[in-house]
Amino acid sequence: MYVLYGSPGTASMAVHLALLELDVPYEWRTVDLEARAHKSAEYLRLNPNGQVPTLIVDGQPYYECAALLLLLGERHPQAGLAPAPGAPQRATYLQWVVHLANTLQPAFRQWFYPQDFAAVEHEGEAKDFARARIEAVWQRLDAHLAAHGPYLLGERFSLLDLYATMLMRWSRNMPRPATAWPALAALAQRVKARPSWQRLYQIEALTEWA
Ligand SMILES: N[C@@H](CCC(=O)N[C@@H](CS)C(=O)NCC(=O)O)C(=O)O
Repeated sequence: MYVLYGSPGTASMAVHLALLELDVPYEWRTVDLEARAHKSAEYLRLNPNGQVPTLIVDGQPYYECAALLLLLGERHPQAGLAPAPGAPQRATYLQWVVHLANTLQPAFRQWFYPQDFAAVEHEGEAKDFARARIEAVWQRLDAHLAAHGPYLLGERFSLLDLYATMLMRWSRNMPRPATAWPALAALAQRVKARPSWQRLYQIEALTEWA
């Protein structure tokens, strides 16, 4: 039994979708970010970064969305949602998971939390830089999907597509959202059509970008 600490629509979303796709028993515990529950002493004992998600695995807390996705893929190989170590698509899978975690997700942190990256008078500039970095990744992913899609691993749906779609969702209110790129929009449509997406919206009571 897993326990996922998260908050609706945040970086816990891909892990939550993965648990639903894998159809494994888990408990969802909402962390109220507005009430700053993620900075409470109790939560910091689980995740000293004071961020969501945190996943309890065999009684131990682990964090970092991308690492949790890789871990879940490995722990449930029978689901076929991640190429196994040594399988032909493994390297491509690792490459994109790490690229999203290293490049796109930090750019989103800069977009949403510019105050952590720049003095108040330069926050606008920090957001402009973040936006340019985000759009450059959309351009690259869209080109990859146009050439090798419809999923990031070609014909094969994987946990990577959940991760990419969660990040695409975050761009919905940006001047140029990810869905402005046609191959990315098509990927989002496919992922949103999955039962896991519908279920997650019910559990997390999400409405936007349904
Ligand atoms: N690198 C972390 C980042 C997680 C993250 O940025 N979580 C955000 C929500 S999307 C959060 O907890 N924000 C509250 C805060 O940083 O105070 C991961 O991938 O798990």
